[in-house]
Parts: sequence; C-alpha cells; structure tokens
Amino acid sequence: MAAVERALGRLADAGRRHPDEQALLASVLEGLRRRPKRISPVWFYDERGSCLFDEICELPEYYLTRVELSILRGRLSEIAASVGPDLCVIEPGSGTSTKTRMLLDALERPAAYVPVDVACEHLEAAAERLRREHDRLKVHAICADFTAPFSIPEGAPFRNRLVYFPGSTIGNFDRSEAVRLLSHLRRVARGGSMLIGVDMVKDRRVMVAAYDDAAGVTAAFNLNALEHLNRRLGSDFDPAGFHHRAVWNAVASRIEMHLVSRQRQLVRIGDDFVCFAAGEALVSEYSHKYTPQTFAAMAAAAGWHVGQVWTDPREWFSLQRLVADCSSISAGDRGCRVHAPCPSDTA
Ligand code: AVI
Repeated sequence: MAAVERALGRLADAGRRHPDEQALLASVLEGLRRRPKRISPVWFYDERGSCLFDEICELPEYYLTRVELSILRGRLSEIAASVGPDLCVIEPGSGTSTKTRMLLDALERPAAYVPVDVACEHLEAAAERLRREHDRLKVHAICADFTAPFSIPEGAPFRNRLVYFPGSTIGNFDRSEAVRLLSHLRRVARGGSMLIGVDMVKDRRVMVAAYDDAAGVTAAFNLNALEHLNRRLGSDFDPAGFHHRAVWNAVASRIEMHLVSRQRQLVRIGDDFVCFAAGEALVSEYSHKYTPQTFAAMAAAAGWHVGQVWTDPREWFSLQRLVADCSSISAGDRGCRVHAPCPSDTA
C-alpha cells in the first residue's frame, strides 16, 4: 500500500512539474545512470559559476585565455587579412563578446555581427554596447543554445560569413558531438570560413594544474554545479560530500573534471534516489586537447579543411582558420555550391 501511495505521489509530483523541467530532470537522471555517472558542464554556468569562470580566466595556471589573447593580439592584422573584408561574423556562445571587439576592430568593413548565446540578458547588453561602438555594424543577437540548430535572421548578409568560435569550447564536446557541431557550424557559415580556438596537447602537469589551481577556484566552480542542480531540480546534493579532481586521460586526450564522493551516500533527485559509492566519480566536464593532426582529422570529418594555424612560441594554444571543404558538401547544404563562392571556386 505504501508503495502504491509513493508511486501515486510520484505521478502527482511529476504532473506538477513544467514539461521543460521534466525534460531537464530526465536528462540529468539519464546521465546519472551511466557508468561513470555524468552531468553536463552546462550546470557550471549559473550566476556564481559564470563569475567563478571569469576568475578562472585570470588564474596564473589557466593559460588558455591569456595565450589565446596573446596570439590574437600579435597576429591580428594577419588574421584579418586572411579572412577578408565585408564579413558577417557569427559567434556561437558569444558571452560578453570581449575577444570579438578586438577582431571586429581589426577587420576591414565588417558588415554584421551575429552573437548567439543562451544568456539572453547578457547577450542583449553586449549587443547594445557593440551597436554604440560600431555605428555602421548591423548587430543581430540570437538568444539560443548554439549546440542545437539555430537560424540566422533574414536581414543578416548571406555572403562572406565567418564563424568565430574562440576559447577552446570545442574541447568540451566529445568527438562525435564535436563533429556534429562543426558540421552544423559549416552549414551556418554557408561556404565561408571559421576562426576557432583550439587547445593543444602539452606537458601533463601544465594541463592538470590549469584545471586544479592552487587557490581552489576551479574546485569551487566544479562543486557549484551541485548547488545549481539543487536549486533548479530540488535535488539534495551535499557539496561538502564531494571533492574536486582533475585528471589527464591520455587515451582520450582530455582533462576530465570529476566530483568524487567522499563517502557512500544517497542523493534525492526529483522522486528518484541515486546511490554514490565512497570514492565514486561523477564526471562533470571533458576538456579535449589536440595535436595539429588530430584536430585537422576531426575538422575534415565535419567537412572543413585547415587553412592557417597561428600559435604561440610554446605551441600551447592555436587559432585556426578553417575553410569549408566544398568537395564534401552535399546538395542539401545549399549556400556553398549554389549561392556563395567557395575559395577554390574563386581562385
Ligand atoms: C569553457 N571551457 C573552454 C573551459 C575549459 O577549459 O574547458 C571550461 C573550464 N573548466 C574548468 N576550467 C575552465
């Protein structure tokens, strides 16, 4: 009888949840049923998590932002010349568009800027600032999750598109997801090009330290995902019951961030309970690192070829210009063959 009442209670509870909330809950539970258990890195980015990420970018150990900016600064005119004039710049996951400002200032007559981000308020504020700074630039902000198909507004210039995807965000997707995303961005670029930030394989100690800093900011960032889950889904994760761990997985060529359970414990999520063994890891993020060859092969699988690579003297990070490989584009991928000239067509 008690079991029937519990089951009915569950149904009633489920009925009270908003369908979006139910879908979110179902996807979290699906990840927690995997071995190893997983949550999506999107759980890092609530208000506090976004501030912690900004702090991470300033840490001495977190070389990625600093090195990428130094490459961009040092090679700006070369990069601008290589991508050409009159561009429509599309930026998935644009955030505050900080790096973009530098690029837009260096480009010759940029025609339009299309930032795409799920954080709608920040997106609009950043778009407004750019409209004020560049009075001839058309700015069309799109509030969307860039990993799902999104469409570019009608008014945006069709030709000469450049997808700008800095920050090594591509590393947070596993290979099949990354190929899918790069293919999607190739269709968005419509025969144009992409400028992408790619983190490179280097000394394991440098990579691990970048994700396990001495001040504990990355640990706080990782544990904050549990607080975020609790707030959104009403779960009862106890962050003090977990500790942060960053490990280098050489076979998969990635840093993995884990939340390791300090003891055997039960966590309630919605109407379910998930059991953690003592020492069991919950994977919260993958951050893949590439060699020039592994990245070029992945890009090729998504129909891009590498046009140019800019790197720092230690070759820790790279900015790469990808060009849509027209030979791999099917008739369904309008825009390359039909509408916009490919570099090889115009040469
Ligand atoms: C957003 N992304 C590229 C960061 C990275 O390096 O993978 C997220 C991050 N995780 C821990 N520190 C930073």
